[in-house]
Amino acid sequence: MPANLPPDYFEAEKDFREAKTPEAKIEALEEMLSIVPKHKGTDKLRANLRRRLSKFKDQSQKKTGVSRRKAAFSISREGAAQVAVIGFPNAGKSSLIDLLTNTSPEVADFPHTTQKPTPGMAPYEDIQYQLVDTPPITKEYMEPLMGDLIRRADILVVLLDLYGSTLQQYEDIVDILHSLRVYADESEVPSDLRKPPFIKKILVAVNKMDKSEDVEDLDVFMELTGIQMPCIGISVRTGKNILLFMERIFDLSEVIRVYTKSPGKEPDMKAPYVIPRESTLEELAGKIHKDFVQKLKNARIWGRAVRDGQMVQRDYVMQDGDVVEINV
Ligand SMILES: Nc1nc2c(ncn2[C@@H]2O[C@H](COP(=O)(O)OP(=O)(O)OP(=O)(O)O)[C@@H](O)[C@H]2O)c(=O)[nH]1
Ligand SMILES: [Mg+2]
Repeated sequence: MPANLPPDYFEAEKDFREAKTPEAKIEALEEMLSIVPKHKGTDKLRANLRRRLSKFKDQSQKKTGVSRRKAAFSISREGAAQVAVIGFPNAGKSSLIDLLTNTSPEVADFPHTTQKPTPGMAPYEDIQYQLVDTPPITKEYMEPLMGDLIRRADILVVLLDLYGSTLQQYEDIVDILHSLRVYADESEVPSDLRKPPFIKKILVAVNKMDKSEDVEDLDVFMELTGIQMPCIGISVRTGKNILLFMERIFDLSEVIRVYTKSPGKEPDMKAPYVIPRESTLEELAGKIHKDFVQKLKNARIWGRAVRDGQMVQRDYVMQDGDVVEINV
């Protein structure tokens, strides 16, 4: 080490040694470089500092790269439920999200088009579901962050390609899900799992059923698999069963919509409260305002299951479409 270095340099070097993050190391190294006088005797030192600087810059960039990627895969839930659409390359995941939502992910006739997830909102009657387009998964390769995304979603759509090897795709995806300890609701979970399973509502949708005779292939597929999960055939290209698809999502999300009104006024039919099926009046009240749970006296309901304006108590089980006037 050349002897003619100023004391500042040694202080910066101490900072460098004590620095815990690549960013702090970079800052200290930059300071050291700026202090070292430029002449022949310090050539080696400066080269060494620059080398170390670039090493820490690489590290720091990699780190932000990873966390940016992580953020792209952790999508906050919006709407009545978060629905992740998963499947093999080219199954039509992006096409489905493009058709049903306000987002337009890239669609192409070559595989592995989608690199990161894209959420979009799909309307169903007067509510919205968040559909998430995802990068393809196969047994050979799955982006590791997809595991968390799958485990976090409320509902999974396994999208299969009628023109691919549908059966193989199905079996592989089920294997992948099991390797993540993800099991379909009401399916059998092995008793020897070491950690708790992730139980999901799963809809299997076989895409590219463009022609009416494709129904026969779907029947064969369902027979061969003996599939227990809900399974439908769709065509994103022709729009076949796309409405049915959204109805199935609504069924699986197990929510109901209730509308509130004030005495003597018309109900607000535009913005329903979306609550879990089987919720009681008391649970609805708590959702509207936490004080309501205590204050709640009773309510009048206009709906399918009761007389118009019928008075109900806390334990009344709300029904989809109920209009409710809460008395506190
Ligand atoms: N015949 C037919 N083709 C379809 C249908 N839906 C999508 N495709 C086509 O299938 C190809 C792949 O569609 P994408 O939506 O990009 O598929 P993806 O599953 O997102 O593919 P990756 O991003 O690679 O995983 C495109 O050429 C689409 O036009 C359909 O219902 N019928
Ligand atoms: Mg795609």
